[in-house]
Amino acid sequence: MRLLLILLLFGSCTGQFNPNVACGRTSIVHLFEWRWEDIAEECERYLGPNGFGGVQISPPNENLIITNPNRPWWERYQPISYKICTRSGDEDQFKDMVTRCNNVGVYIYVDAVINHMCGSGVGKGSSSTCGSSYSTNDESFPGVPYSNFDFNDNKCKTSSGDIENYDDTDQVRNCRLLSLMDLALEKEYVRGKITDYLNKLIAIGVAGFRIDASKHIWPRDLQAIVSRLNNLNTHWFPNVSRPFIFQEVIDLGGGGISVSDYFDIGRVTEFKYGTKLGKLIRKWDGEKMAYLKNWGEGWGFMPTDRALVFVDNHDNQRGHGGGGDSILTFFDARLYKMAVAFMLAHPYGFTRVMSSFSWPRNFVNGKDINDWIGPPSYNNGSIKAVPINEDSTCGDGWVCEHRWRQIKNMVIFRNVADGQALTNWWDNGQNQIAFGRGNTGFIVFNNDNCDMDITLNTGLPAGTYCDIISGQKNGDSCTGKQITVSSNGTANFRISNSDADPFVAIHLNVKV
Ligand code: ZXY
Ligand code: CA
Repeated sequence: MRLLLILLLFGSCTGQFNPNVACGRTSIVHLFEWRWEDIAEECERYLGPNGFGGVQISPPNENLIITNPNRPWWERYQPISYKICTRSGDEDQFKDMVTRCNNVGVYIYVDAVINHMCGSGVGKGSSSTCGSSYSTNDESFPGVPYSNFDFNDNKCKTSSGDIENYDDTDQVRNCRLLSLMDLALEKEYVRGKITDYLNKLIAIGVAGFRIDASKHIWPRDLQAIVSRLNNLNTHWFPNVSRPFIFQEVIDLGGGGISVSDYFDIGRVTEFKYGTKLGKLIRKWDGEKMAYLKNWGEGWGFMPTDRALVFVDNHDNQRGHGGGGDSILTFFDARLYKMAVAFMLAHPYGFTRVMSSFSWPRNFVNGKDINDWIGPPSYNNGSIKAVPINEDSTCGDGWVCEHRWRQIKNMVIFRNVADGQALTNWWDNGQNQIAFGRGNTGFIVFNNDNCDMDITLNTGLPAGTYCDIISGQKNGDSCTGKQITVSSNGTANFRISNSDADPFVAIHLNVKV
């Protein structure tokens, strides 16, 4: 019996499904396009102290420099080599970031672009972030090195060599995604180069990987690569910890490729989550927050222990990629905070918070023609540092959603509620809902166009609590609303639909 228990615990701690976050931490944040120096500072001054579990970083390997358009964010998804050398920083800065973040219990998750190299029409040159040369004419990337043997040209059956039909699984995985040079991942040599790259990052101390464009990689090839990864660096992680793997697979139902093809390898992104939640909170198509009662598997989502969930990501916040128009972003701040708070309060999935840079949206015929714009940068192309203002917000175009009080406090709520079931669900049949997490936390939303004044069973011990949405606990008092839980566990909630944020949340650690 005891042995079985040990085996069970051991198993759950070592799988590639386990995010490897430090004890008591439950979320990661995507610091999209941040410099390694800024991430190191952010780990020490903000993420560590506020209970964030880790950071998804932009791809650290050398990429093509694209000047038409001028340095788009997606140039980092066109690899030239596996040298750690990008606009975010060099290898020394990368190592310094990993060390400093790990030392404060905030772990690093690398965006791994392994399906392809740069676009096939690029030609010959060395306009890359570390100066490595390339020639797409003879399919050569000496910085790795890869040669014409290492690409999928023979396996792809379309006349253009590109994916032409997304319903044809062979095309999706053997042909070029938007002309990007498609690697032959069944080849021992190619697998070796990729595992060397990822194992080098593991040795430096990273905790896992986002696998970009996983839909375009054969599951057996990805499984072969993942199985050859080393255990995590024991300077920071328990013995025989496996790297956390989460695979970017856009599956909104329909189409030939299912997220379930990837469940054996690691977690998978649940794109239905943000799409549906956006619809509910926007009240589109007659959707209501009351329908959230059976949120999760009940909505046809993947099993909770496979799901990586998020309200928006770097791609669909721009109106493309999976999701469509319903996706909520920082541009819709009031609704966005409700969506992120709901996600962090609800037990389903492993949660990722988005942290963006802003750009001037410009819709022409329904499409944002500025969706390509890269991070805040100087004329010479170098990325701007993230300045922190007096009030803890960020400057120079960095949005820092993760620093918004409501979002930061809900990251802490999730840590406090970790492991507790959803309890005490209540709804008014419309857009007022409430639920608890055992006896650790309680949240109430009013997304109706009327005021709310109601007494609900919270499950919490009696006492006075600080609402962490309108304010927070400051010493022995609250900077925002106060909620009084009586000895039978009930509390009165008044939420006006004109409140700055029409929701209230309390948990054990904000009792005064
Ligand atoms: N790009 C512009 C111009 C070039 C890059 C564009 O209009 N692309 C076509 C629509 C998006 O398709 C892409 C998808 O994944 C990528 C792409 C890409 C992954 C990469 C590099 C890429 O272009 O250039 O590593 C994609 C694939 C799917 C799917 C949805 C999106 O269902 O199977 C972009 C770049 C988008 O819009 C991009 C880049 C990196 C990502 C990502 C999207 O991780 O999710
Ligand atoms: Ca492929």
